[in-house]
Amino acid sequence: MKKIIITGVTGQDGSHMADYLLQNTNDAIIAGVRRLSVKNHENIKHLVTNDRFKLVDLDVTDNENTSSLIEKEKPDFFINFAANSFVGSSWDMPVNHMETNAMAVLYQLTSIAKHCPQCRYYNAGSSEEFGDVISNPQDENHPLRPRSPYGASKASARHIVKVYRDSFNLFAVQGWLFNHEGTRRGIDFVTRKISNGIAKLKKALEIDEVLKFSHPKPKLPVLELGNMSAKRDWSDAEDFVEGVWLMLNNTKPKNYVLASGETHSIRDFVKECLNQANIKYLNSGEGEEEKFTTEDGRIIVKVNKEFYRPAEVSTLTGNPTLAEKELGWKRKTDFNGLVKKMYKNDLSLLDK
Ligand code: G4F
Repeated sequence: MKKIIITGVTGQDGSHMADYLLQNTNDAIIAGVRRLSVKNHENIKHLVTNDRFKLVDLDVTDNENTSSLIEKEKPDFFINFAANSFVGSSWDMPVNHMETNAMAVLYQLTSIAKHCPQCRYYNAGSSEEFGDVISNPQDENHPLRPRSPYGASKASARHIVKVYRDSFNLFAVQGWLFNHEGTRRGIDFVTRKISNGIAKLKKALEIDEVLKFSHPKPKLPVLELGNMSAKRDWSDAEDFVEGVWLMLNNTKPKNYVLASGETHSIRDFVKECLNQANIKYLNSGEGEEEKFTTEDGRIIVKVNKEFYRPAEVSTLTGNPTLAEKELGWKRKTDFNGLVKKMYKNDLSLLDK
């Protein structure tokens, strides 16, 4: 039985990775979690009784804590999903982003090089590293041009991974993961914010139908968004954890892009979600004036400048050809399937 340390296991990617490995290997998972007075174990509550799943205290920004865990366990694999992953917050807490997303990687790799150099290491890289893109789609050769402290922290980590791979002959990789979403996505990320907002709207419209003869018409919940013209390449997070495992079991340490190869605007996501909810709408205005209304003119989606970023990555489209060819990786869920899955999940949570 091999030992796999996963950090960030309470988050979307870490919890899906643990599910995937428990289902597809016979290995033991050592799950590093940050000690909090109020636990956030919702995504792993179904795993805590599994004999092959062990929780350990780990703060990735603490070098001493990281190093003693690696020295004690001498893992066969180390999968680092712990991160401050919210790009929008990185202008408010840039040092935290550097410490959590870059310095932590340095702590992990120095310790692996010292205590278990045979350990295969994965760090979660991001399409935000490409940032201000100069060509479309982006593949493994696109330069790093980050636009946020978050993107800069992930680009720094990428250099650290390369330096340790080259210097100490480590099997250390960092894939470029384009946006990946799902039912465990945090509520502040735009896709979940939309699926949750439209599910709430659907419920409100059901009540509205009962009260259809009331005057004035009841107000509806309004979803407030930032830049609706930004474009992202969205996939299902569950498809990506398989790609990460394939990278870790490759014949050589090599970084790959995982993406769908398609790009959609935030507006497209809103429209598809409204379609899934069978809500008829009108979309009008531009920039800060853009809005979605019901057919009888009530606002359901509008722009709030508060959600604009100081610098925006306006478009991202990944080219997953190399991963498909060399790793045999292929995504299973398409854009409409992803929107449907997220909307249905949020609707059922409201029903509960
Ligand atoms: O959902 P987002 O916050 O994700 P973002 O910034 O693309 O980052 C995600 O994907 C990266 C991979 O490319 C990861 F590395 C990262 O950790 C994270 O998982 O925002 C997506 C887009 C942005 O352009 C943002 O400006 O949506 C735009 N947006 C418009 N209105 C909004 C909103 N974003 C958020 N969070 N909230 C809004 O109201």
